[in-house]
Amino acid sequence: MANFELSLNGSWKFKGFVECNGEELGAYRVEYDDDGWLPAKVPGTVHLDLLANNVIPDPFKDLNEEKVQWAPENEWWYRKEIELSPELLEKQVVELVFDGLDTFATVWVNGVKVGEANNMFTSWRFNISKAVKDGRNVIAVCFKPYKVAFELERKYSGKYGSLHAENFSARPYVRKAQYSFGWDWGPTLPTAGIWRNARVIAYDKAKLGYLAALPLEVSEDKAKIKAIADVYAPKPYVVKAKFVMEGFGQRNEKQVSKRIASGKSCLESEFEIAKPHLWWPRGYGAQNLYNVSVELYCAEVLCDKAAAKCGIRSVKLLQEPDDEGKSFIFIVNGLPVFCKGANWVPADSFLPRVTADRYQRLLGLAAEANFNMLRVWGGGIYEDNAFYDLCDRLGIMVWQDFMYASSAYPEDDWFLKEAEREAEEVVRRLRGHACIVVWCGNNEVQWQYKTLWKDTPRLFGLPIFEKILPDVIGRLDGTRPYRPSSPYDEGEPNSEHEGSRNNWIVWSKQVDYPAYLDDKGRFLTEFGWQAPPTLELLSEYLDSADLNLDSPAFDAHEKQVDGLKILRTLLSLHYPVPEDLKRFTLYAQLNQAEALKTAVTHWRSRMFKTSGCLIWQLNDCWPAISWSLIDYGLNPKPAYYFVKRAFQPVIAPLIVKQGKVYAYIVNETSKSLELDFKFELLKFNGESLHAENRKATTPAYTSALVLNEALDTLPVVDNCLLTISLERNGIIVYEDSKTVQEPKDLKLPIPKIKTDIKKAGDRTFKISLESTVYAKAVKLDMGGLDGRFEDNFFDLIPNRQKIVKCKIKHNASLNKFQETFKCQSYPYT
Ligand code: BMA
Repeated sequence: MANFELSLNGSWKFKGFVECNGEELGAYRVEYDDDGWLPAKVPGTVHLDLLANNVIPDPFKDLNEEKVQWAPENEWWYRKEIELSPELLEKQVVELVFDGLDTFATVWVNGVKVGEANNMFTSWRFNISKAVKDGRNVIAVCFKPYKVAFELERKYSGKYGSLHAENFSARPYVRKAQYSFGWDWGPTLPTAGIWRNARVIAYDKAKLGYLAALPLEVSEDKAKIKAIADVYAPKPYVVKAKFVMEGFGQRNEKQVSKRIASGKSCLESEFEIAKPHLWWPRGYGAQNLYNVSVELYCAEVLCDKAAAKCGIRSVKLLQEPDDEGKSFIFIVNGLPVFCKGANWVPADSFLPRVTADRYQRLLGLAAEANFNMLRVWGGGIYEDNAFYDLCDRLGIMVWQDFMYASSAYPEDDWFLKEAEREAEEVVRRLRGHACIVVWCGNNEVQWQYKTLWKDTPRLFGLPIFEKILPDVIGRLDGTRPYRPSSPYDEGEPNSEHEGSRNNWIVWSKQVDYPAYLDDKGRFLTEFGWQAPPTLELLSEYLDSADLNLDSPAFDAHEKQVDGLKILRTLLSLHYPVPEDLKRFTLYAQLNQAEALKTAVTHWRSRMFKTSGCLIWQLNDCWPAISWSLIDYGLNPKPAYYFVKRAFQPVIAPLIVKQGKVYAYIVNETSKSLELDFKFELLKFNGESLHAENRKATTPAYTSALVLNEALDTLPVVDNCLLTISLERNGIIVYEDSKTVQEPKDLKLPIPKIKTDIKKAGDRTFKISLESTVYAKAVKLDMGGLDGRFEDNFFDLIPNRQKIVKCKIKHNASLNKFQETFKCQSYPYT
């Protein structure tokens, strides 16, 4: 293949111009003296380069965020010298390709301006054929973060008034990750730079772009697949493409010839696959993926090739009238699926730090916790391909927002055109991923307009969500549903009866979590509860003197207005509020865990009246006190384990509401289950006050009420425990326990937890734990070892053994493990 590619990743030089006058000073010219410029790294951002050069302190530490607010006020220049060979220059087309420029950028090659960029979310290709020369070439890129944003705001604010981006009013004018301007869980650190890969490419006749295979029709007997490859050419030309789709013992090949136009065109081919191996969401079947490839021939010479995966599945959103309003059920391959998961926010404020390994660890944790859906939230970014590849492999469905969040947006021609161009590229890049099951216009725009923006004549930006995005999706995809927003329904944007719903009454309106039990939402796209991260993480980022609730540095890591106040107030309803941060953190984390468990088990028990619950939020972009389940250091909070247990396919959680105790068996498996069901009331020393044993048959994918008793008909005493267990053929498949009183009112015995640890394989230990008295929220700790417990923060029911596996990263002897292992139960004194 005679195509050339030269990576521009790696070393560059950079400099900030306080006066924003780099162009006047000639910083784009070849002969400009950049000797004093500092070394930079691509992909990267200004802040990371400043940090690497010790110009700024770590913005995540202490009160440093404030100290780096000057950075986006500058103009930032990046320069790199490259050598280009004569062979490359003989090619018809030489292009400079950036997978991402953040955001307002001007690009020069050898002093010639070759292009401009104004959108962080798309790639940029600039033809540099005329600008390049044999030997040394100089590339210069200038970024103007705030300057252009404020100019746009000044220009248009007369027309639009406020666009209601309360945190940063110029934000809606910039097609840039909206969270970087500050959010209620993230710092204000607007970045700038060449944030994704960069390269020079050269070719003669034609070059391939994105390749995707879309399942047009799917049944058990056969599937019709359309493979589409984008192709670029400098002038009209007849090309031949050989498409191959293979997998599971079948190989299909198709050839197409086409006269392509100059610029971008696409090549298509259809396949019929007999008896397809379908792709299923996690927990519903296998994640079968076919291989698709294309070879591009120009005059019988192979000139480019590409490969992709294809998961064959159909997806529909069922919205049919029923006795509670209208259903909202994702139907995958004809089967209703209950969507369990959380909202995904960008995994760092400085995006180039988000490696494939970080994706792997976060998504691995989500998969292990029985998640089958993540919502890529609209204030972040369209994630890297590696993210969606992993979701395809893990069976994690993706609710994909377009990147508009919590404000109105301009409607000028240039903005709408940009919205369309962005959507086209995003859909072409991502449409081949089976994991994406819905496109969604934005985050909360219509809802906030209706409920909060009282002084607005109409909702600016609506054409994007009602016309541009559905048109692009109709044209380029058509294999999955589109929602204009989330939460949303035609009638009312945040209804309990139809559409998707966010419950922010609990927590943000300071309402306590039992209120979740009254929420009959049809599909919960957001609800959440905050907790601090681990103390270890906070100690890495805060001076030891600031490790207390009253320090301004601690407060600076909580971004919700009144967040700490809400944290304390809602904690005090259930737990003591200790002054020491160690116990405060643990209690607040348990409170979050119980809140989320209550929410999730309630909505799962309504399967499929409610058909999805996505927790706000899975992860963090910095070390924060936030709603996340997993902190910035990738440590799962106790809530992670509570949710993992609550998301198991078969559960029968105890629900206490208005003086009654309920339980539903939720059977989210393909088989009808015969289960032995045991409900007991115990004293903390194990003495049984009441016991019921029953058998229950629960059909596949149903939820059935199996317990409904008034507490005052049970022999409840102070300090007692409700327990439930489900057994199948003598094996416990689920158990749950709940005290009748609040944790703060309990008189707990001090348990002596008997532990027995065995080596269970390579870097794996098996720990069995037992206590003669009730032990609440037992916290397992492996000291300095690096690894993970499969379960943690669980209750020990008197005289009932619990076995937990632990996998460590580096080998350690049984002795070593036994020495470092510790366990302790609430109140952790
Ligand atoms: C919703 C989200 C986010 C926000 C979260 C917590 O509004 O869409 O914008 O961070 O709730 O307040």
